[in-house]
Amino acid sequence: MKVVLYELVGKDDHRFSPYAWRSRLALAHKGLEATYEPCRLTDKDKIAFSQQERVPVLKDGDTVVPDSWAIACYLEDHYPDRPSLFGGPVGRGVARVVNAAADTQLIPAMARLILGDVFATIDPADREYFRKTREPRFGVTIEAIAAGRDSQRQPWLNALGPFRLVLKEQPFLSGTAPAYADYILFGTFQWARCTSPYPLLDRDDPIYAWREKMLDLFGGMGRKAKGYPVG
Ligand SMILES: N[C@@H](CCC(=O)N[C@@H](CS)C(=O)NCC(=O)O)C(=O)O
Repeated sequence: MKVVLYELVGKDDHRFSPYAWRSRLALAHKGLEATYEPCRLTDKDKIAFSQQERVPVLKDGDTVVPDSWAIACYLEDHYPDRPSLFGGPVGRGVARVVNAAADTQLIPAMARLILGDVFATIDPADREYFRKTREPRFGVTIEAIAAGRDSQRQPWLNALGPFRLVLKEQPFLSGTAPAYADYILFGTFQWARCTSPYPLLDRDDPIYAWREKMLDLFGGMGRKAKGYPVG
């Protein structure tokens, strides 16, 4: 039986959740076929079976796993004979640092560049909910964030500093081949690619070249996603 991933959907079938992208790449890395079940932010009834209110949620037979990090750990532990996402317990521990950095530093910094475009991409039925839940997080309106985004590009580039230093020296965050740490960072970029034409990276940035390689993985699944050519 195929695995099912419940994931966020916007208007015109844009699948843009950075967390769901982590899980999509993790499934592909494990060579698992999946079906993708679209959920709007306000479709809470669709994921009520998971006893929480966020996507992604993985359903594998009778097993239900919410949260992208828990999903990666489940796939690693439940499918040990398939290619490893972490390369062992030490790698799992270090990937968790990347996960925390993406959640607490990169996603908030990127939001200050693309939130207006995300708002335009979400399903119209979710707009009121999105405004009501997101504006208090930033303490300003979505329109004010959009109007000030150019001033936030340098802080975003600075937040990428540790990743840039590593990618100057080695092809992937995980070393010579991509693994879950790369999928975490790449998922963040897919959030932008699927919602926003805003140029996030300069062409000579080592992260730009890395992102190109990531876009080509697994038959170009990232590149084929509905969105905007990368800037
Ligand atoms: N820590 C979770 C975060 C998941 C998350 O925040 N998902 C967003 C969509 S990108 C969500 O479902 N939000 C629900 C809401 O805002 O009501 C993970 O890594 O999966």
